[in-house]
Amino acid sequence: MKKEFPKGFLWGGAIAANQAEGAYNVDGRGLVQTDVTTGGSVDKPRYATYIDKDGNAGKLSSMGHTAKLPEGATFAILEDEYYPNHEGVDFYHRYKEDIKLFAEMGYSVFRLSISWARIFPNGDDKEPNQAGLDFYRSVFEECHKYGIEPLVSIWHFDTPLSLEERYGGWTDRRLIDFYVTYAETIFREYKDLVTYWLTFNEINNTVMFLDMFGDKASDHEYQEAYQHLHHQFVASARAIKVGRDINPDFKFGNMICGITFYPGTCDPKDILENQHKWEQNIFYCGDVQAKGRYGSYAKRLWKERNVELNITEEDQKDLLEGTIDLYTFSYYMSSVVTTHEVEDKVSGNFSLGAKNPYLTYSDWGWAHDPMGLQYYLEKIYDRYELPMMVVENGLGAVDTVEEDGSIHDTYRIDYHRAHIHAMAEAIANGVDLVAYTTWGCIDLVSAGTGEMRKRYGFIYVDKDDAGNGTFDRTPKDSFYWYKEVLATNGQKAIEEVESGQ
Ligand code: P53
Repeated sequence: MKKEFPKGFLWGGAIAANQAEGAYNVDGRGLVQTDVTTGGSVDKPRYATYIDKDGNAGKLSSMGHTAKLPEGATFAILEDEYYPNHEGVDFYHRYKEDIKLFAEMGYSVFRLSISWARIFPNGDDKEPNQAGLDFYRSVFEECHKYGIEPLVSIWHFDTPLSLEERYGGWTDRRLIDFYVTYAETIFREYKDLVTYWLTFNEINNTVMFLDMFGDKASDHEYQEAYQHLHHQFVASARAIKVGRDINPDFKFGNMICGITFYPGTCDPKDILENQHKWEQNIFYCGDVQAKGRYGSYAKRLWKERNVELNITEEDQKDLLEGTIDLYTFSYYMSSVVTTHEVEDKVSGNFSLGAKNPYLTYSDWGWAHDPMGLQYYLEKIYDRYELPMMVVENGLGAVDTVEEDGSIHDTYRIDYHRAHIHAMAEAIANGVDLVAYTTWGCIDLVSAGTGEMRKRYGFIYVDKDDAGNGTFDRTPKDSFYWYKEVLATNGQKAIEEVESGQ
């Protein structure tokens, strides 16, 4: 069967506010947790910094968005630490130049996130911050100038820090209302500029990371993680309901960190364990957001961890009424699940478990597995039959700038070519895939490690891990390659794979 992308398929790239914008204390913006989080590396965690109740500086290991403070402490920016997100890649001041480059590549869609703390600096302010509203209006108008459709994440790991400190974050039910007010504000403000909205980025990370790093995670931590998730599900559903009243043409997506799990052996124990992984880490969130209710296995998951969830009748009604229109997800890698002792383990950031002997791994330990993307698409489409979007996919790699300034990132081209081909296979097999936005159309600060050298972009940004550089933008080889792929609606990538490249 001929492989092709449907007419009108949306092609583009994706960024997130806290990793790209910088300007962390400009024009009335409030702080978020990445502003108090240091840089790390593949084997060194990032740290959230604080001042404790006696005035001493301290830091705690952070996975970007889950750090919990000791009693009486407050997050703080320390003088002798470096915080890579403070200046990001300065998208805040350079968005016109960047969007022009995206247009040159031929984008029809650009995924970005709105920073809640630019709109409501403390998260629950009475009035929105006009400068924040103006900024995104201008960004969206700039997109439309080139016929680029904005795809907007309402939350990308960036709850205002003030809400974390005063309420303890998402374990507190009151955050639902604050989020819905924020969402309603931006829906009203941008109702004629934005059609596609994603409610929470990689919502499933909260429980998946506990599981990945969680040999020692206590029942209490699971209790908090599931309650946190429940509040986000309800916030997402209520926001969707409010949004549909404001503009019935809005299209809403969830956003799942899509990892394809494989059983390590054909031992039935591994097969079952693997199924349970899918349930806990992937289906748990997708089911609530797509079907409007918890899956049948949820009771088992709660019971295993002695979780008593606080769910009201109104919550249940809202979950049913506020389901998504689109299933959207990120895809970087697959992972192997086994009940057996294994010698060859994967080490890297966010990638644990047994090593898959059939795959190669990136410098950060992420498995290169395009067929895993096809598998994920086919499995999930069959489950929900909703249109799907791959809203993140990319390779974090070290780039070398040649003397003449060019960057020959053939490894990145190879990565995307193979994944685009895998999407075409899934489409040929019946999946209704409607969009592809690569991660980091432009280099930006890594969420996991805070590094710049873990680069994802088709556009190079001259900034290093210590913050030095001109911040100048330079198209890489991948830029010109992707431009041709877009001009042929994906055919170039399909043909290159089929002719053996
Ligand atoms: P970085 C973990 C596993 C897979 C995707 O990640 C993840 C994470 C969390 O870091 O996050 C998504 O920058 C996320 C982006 C992030 C991107 O993947 O750690 O939505 O914010 O930058 C890549 O290499």
